[in-house]
Amino acid sequence: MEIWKDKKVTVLGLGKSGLASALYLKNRGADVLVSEFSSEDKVPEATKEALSSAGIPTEFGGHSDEAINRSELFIISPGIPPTSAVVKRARGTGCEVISDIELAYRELDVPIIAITGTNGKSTTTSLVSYILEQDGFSAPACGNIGVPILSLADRKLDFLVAEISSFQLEYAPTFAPDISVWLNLTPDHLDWHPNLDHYIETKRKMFTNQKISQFAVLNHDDPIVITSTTVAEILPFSIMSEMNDHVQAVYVSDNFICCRRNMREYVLCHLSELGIRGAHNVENALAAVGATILAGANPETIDSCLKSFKALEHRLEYVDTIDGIAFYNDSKATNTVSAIKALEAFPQDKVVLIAGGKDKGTSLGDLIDVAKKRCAAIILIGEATGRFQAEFNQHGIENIFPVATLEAAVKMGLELRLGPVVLSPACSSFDMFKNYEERGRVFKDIVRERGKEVAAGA
Ligand code: UMA
Ligand code: ADP
Repeated sequence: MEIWKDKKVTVLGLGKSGLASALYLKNRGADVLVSEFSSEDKVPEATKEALSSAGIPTEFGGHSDEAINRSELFIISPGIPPTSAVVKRARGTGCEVISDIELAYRELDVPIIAITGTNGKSTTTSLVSYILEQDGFSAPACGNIGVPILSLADRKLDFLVAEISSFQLEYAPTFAPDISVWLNLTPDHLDWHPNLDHYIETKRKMFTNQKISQFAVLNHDDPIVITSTTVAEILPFSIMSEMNDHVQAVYVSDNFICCRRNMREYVLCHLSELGIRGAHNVENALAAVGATILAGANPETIDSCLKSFKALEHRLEYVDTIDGIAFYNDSKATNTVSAIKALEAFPQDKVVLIAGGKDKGTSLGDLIDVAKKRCAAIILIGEATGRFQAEFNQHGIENIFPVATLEAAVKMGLELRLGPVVLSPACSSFDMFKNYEERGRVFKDIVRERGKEVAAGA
């Protein structure tokens, strides 16, 4: 543990991770100042109360010179991009600027299982935590999934199962988890990272930092993931190949999930019994098998958990069937790749896709190719409507229905009667909602309300 007594630390940003970091450091004797860009009225009362009862001074409405110049170390919130003025000022002092996961890695004496990738992080993180906890370990899910890693610092744990974003990794120069999982890499977050290479290199760093005694669970089917450099022991997984030339691997054989390791072969759950839907979730399950086998979980527990684990809220979550039309909430699909996976998870039906929101500016090419085959119609909402409609039309997709609200989108889906209606926006939500959770809950409320009206004959 570092000696914190009277060390001057400035915490930049007062979201969940900033609060947890400030409390952690203050409890260990550091001289903490929290500096938040937003005005005081934008910050929840509970957060302000927690800081004031811990005696932590806080400035609101900007980052003062005093906050920057006093500091010997900066703990930065992952939402603040490296291009922002405050990061340049903090880095300009020559002091370290690190995220909460870097701090947790340096401080906590608990093995970390870290899960990253463009898509599937939360599902895989939850599944890994679920398997380990069912097997008797204390292994909570934390990190980008919404539980700041340092909020668990005072608990006695066997593992920290941490969802890790590229935002956190940007400020994690030495972070080297005991078991690292990399699911996939496709263009995303180009509104935060300066370019795609920067996004890729940021993810790669977690693996290049790893040590020889550690493990990396890597998606063998993803060319960017599998070419990453690491000295850790690699356990690859593949949905496409049984990888017979690898002494150890997680793979699918005869529709069973299998794992080969330490001269043994485990035949686990049949794909038809997997509790989560779609080929993308098979990949997530393979990765979770790899991580939990390495963590020492019992294969029988892994097998039963693969069957009993259910989709998380907002991930291809079934909502209701109204008048024969099923509605699914996939609000967490905030990029084109995840929306494609949602369409591919309905091999029997053409779906009515509700897409749009805040445009992330990535290419629509692959989504258009899949939508041509899998969509009976596309309903568009939000700021992205213009570009999406123009590009879809340009490539011969005609059945497009722009609407102003999510209510109108649900109504339209019901009127069209062309297939299951799937909200899988391929965009973030911030143009119309606080976050993807609010978008998903509003969607579910509208669908359920409409269901009641239809049942009542309205
Ligand atoms: N701020 C400043 N100065 C600036 C810019 C912002 O002070 O120049 C302030 C903002 O006003 C805000 C705070 O900094 O109050 C930003 O906090 P934050 O957005 O980092 O929020 P936290 O509540 O700390 O949440 C973070 C993660 N947020 C982001 O990465 C954007 C959460 O992931 C994570 O769950 C949480 O830590 C706990 O670990 C969210 C997310 O959207 C869910 N992640 C991205 C994603 O999944 O796509 C990566
Ligand atoms: P993340 O935390 O990385 O955003 P989630 O597990 O929350 O990932 O899933 C978000 C969405 O991404 C899902 O609704 C699904 O459409 C898609 N998705 C999930 N897993 C994968 C995967 N392995 N590959 C591609 N897309 C996926």
